[in-house]
Amino acid sequence: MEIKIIENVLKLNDEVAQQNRHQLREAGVTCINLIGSPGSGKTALLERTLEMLGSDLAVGVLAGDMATTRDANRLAAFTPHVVQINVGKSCHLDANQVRQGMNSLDLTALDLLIIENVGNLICPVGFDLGQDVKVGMFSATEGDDKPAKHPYLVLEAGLLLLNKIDLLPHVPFDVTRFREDVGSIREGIPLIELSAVTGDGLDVWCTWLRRLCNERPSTDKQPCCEPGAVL
Ligand SMILES: Nc1nc2c(ncn2[C@@H]2O[C@H](COP(=O)(O)OP(=O)(O)O)[C@@H](O)[C@H]2O)c(=O)[nH]1
Ligand SMILES: [Mg+2]
Ligand SMILES: [Zn+2]
Repeated sequence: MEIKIIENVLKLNDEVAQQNRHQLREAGVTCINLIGSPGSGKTALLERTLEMLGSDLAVGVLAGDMATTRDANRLAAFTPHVVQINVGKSCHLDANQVRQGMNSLDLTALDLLIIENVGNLICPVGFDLGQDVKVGMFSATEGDDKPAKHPYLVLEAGLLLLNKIDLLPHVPFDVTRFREDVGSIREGIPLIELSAVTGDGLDVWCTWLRRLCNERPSTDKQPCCEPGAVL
């Protein structure tokens, strides 16, 4: 009985997510769901990304967090298209919250919508929001075992990021082991190693974003971003 209730919740979420996807594609907006731990550097990466993309792409951000508008305030310095979604005690964004956030944005003005999910490597993976691609972010300060411990994110993501590579000389993090674990869970998944502080790797990330927007599928049936297809 309990299993049935959980199934229904996810089914309802998936229906709304599909509506979001359809609406975004109708408006010509590519959408990314950025998933990573608290403090992995999601907002820092978005600040640098918005700065680097400049007028190349019109980017909107939905920033999910438990409380405060701090991330949205940081990002508002770079784009007028920012909405903060406070989820209270919930530990992930759901499709309905994203729908409400989308209603506060002028989608016709956007090329790309990036959803900064609530900092968490677990349940955000299971909630479709209507994105074209899930991007999984790990960072050098979290330990190299995180992909192995969170294989579902690796399995579902179209791209993985390893942030804070500027700190690699200072922390015990075995990059070879990290790459091997990623490859053994999902051979061929693209991985970009970068630093939101020094800017290393950001050109590769921005090129990936531009290409994703150019290759955006035109209907909600077409798959987007197969493993290894974009780098
Ligand atoms: N050294 C270093 N620090 C970073 C990097 N990216 C983010 N940070 C720092 O990590 C902390 C958390 O970053 P934030 O963007 O708020 O993480 P979020 O919770 O994932 O959005 C902040 O103090 C950032 O300045 C990076 O590439 N290198
Ligand atoms: Mg943040
Ligand atoms: Zn959750």
